[in-house]
Amino acid sequence: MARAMMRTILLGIVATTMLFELALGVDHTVGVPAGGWDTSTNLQSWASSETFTVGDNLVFRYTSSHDVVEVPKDDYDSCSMSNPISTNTASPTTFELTEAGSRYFICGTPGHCDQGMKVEIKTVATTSGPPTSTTPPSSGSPAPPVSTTSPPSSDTQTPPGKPVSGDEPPKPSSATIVKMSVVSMVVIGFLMMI
Ligand SMILES: [Cu+2]
Repeated sequence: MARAMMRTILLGIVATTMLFELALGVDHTVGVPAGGWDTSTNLQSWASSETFTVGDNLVFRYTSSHDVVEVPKDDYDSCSMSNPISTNTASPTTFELTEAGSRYFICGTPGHCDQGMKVEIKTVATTSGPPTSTTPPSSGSPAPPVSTTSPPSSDTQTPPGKPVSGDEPPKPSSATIVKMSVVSMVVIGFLMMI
């Protein structure tokens, strides 16, 4: 009896985390897990194996010999960079997929696009209502650490342990939620065995 109840509770947890995943969107890291944003990965077959939904993020991770240029379809077809929509050189570069339709990305390093380093991303609309994501597109580079070299002035010192007001609590990232899902699955699998 207790085991059945535990299973029900755990299934509820898994269902809830899956709903959160839908609401927050999924990060798709280009080429992963078999490859990456490079000349040796079959990026077309990677893209066709993924489902991109409005609200998801497209993440490019690459070395300094590559970059990411978003281009119109004509330039994508001809590996031209005459009308770039954006040029990005700081890995990781994240694009938020805000609307349904196709977007086109190529590598700007000479020769790489012709070697197949290009990908078309076809985003489909969500099936469960309007997109909920309102986060602005990431700049692609992490914020530099805040400098702490200046000594605190004695007349504005706050007592230790006092909470800083105005700071929002950190939101769980979708990666965290994916991890939570995986953990839930493992727990369920374990319960099935005992
Ligand atoms: Cu490249």
